[in-house]
Amino acid sequence: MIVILALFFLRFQSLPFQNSIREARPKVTLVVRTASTVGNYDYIIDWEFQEDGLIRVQVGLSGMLMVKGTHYNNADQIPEEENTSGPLVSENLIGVVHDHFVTFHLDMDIDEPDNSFVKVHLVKEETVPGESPRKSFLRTKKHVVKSEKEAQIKFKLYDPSEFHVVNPSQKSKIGNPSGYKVVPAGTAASLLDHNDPPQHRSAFTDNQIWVTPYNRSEQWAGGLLVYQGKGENTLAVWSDRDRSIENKDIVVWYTLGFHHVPCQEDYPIMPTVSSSFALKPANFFNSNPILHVAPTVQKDLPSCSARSASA
Ligand SMILES: *[C@@H]1O[C@H](CO)[C@@H](O)[C@H](O)[C@H]1NC(C)=O
Ligand SMILES: *[C@@H]1O[C@H](CO)[C@@H](O)[C@H](O)[C@H]1NC(C)=O
Ligand SMILES: [Cu+2]
Repeated sequence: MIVILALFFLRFQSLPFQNSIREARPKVTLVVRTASTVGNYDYIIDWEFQEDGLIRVQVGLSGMLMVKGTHYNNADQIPEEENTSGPLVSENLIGVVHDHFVTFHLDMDIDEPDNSFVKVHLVKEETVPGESPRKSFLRTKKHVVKSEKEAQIKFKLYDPSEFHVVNPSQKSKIGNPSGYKVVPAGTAASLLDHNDPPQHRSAFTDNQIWVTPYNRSEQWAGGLLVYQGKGENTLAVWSDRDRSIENKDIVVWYTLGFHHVPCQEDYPIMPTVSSSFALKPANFFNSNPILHVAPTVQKDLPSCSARSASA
């Protein structure tokens, strides 16, 4: 009942303004797609460039599930304490629990190469007792990160920060440094022991964000020769040098991960699972850049239809 009343209220409110809506813009996005086959999976990576300045990176995974044989052919037969390494997904087949990680090397140059990485920490402040019926409010504390170790970032839902890359010498007309922020979305952290050999090599999954000074020899988060490596040349080793990253040509590393607990639908070929993150302008434009985009007219938009596709 409350919902219906609220809808009615919004509808009523919008009536007097109806005549002032003159135009709308269709959303136009440039998508740059790569599809790579790595082992038993296909990774579809889309870079979506939007007219509002947002760059969204979408990662989709599909492929042939990693399975191993078992003598069980029904879930009821498996004792609870048995370490099967995954659920039964078909008769005599266990879908092994595993992870996928995709680490992005983002060589950020906001207006010029020299940039700083800023943590915008959201903090709860408490009101003075008796001063207000309100107990708490939010504010932000900005911290310009000085060196690499401070930029080894693990996400925390209850102690959040935004992660901005700014050009301290390029200010907007009202004095904010020009910037873009990294906007995380669904991701995962490695749960393996740090001293596990695979985790030595994939130590770049120890954090979700890292920032390093640009170095041409530090391009591959797992090192150049991953399979032959023992983890001596990974992002974690470089970052532990704790070099200065303030007002420098910096690289932001973002790791997008998936824990994969297989189910029956993933076998024999799994439907695509996706996740994403975004790079969003933060004081890079003086106002919403969409307002400067010319209205699109129908003839500028060759759109697909069943007829044109078959012609
Ligand atoms: C499963 O693994 C745990 C930990 O290693 C071990 O204590 C337990 O005995 C194992 N269970 C079976 C049935 O092998
Ligand atoms: C650049 O990277 C290589 C490989 O990690 C390293 O040996 C070298 O010291 C780095 N240079 C600087 C200036 O950090
Ligand atoms: Cu998987």
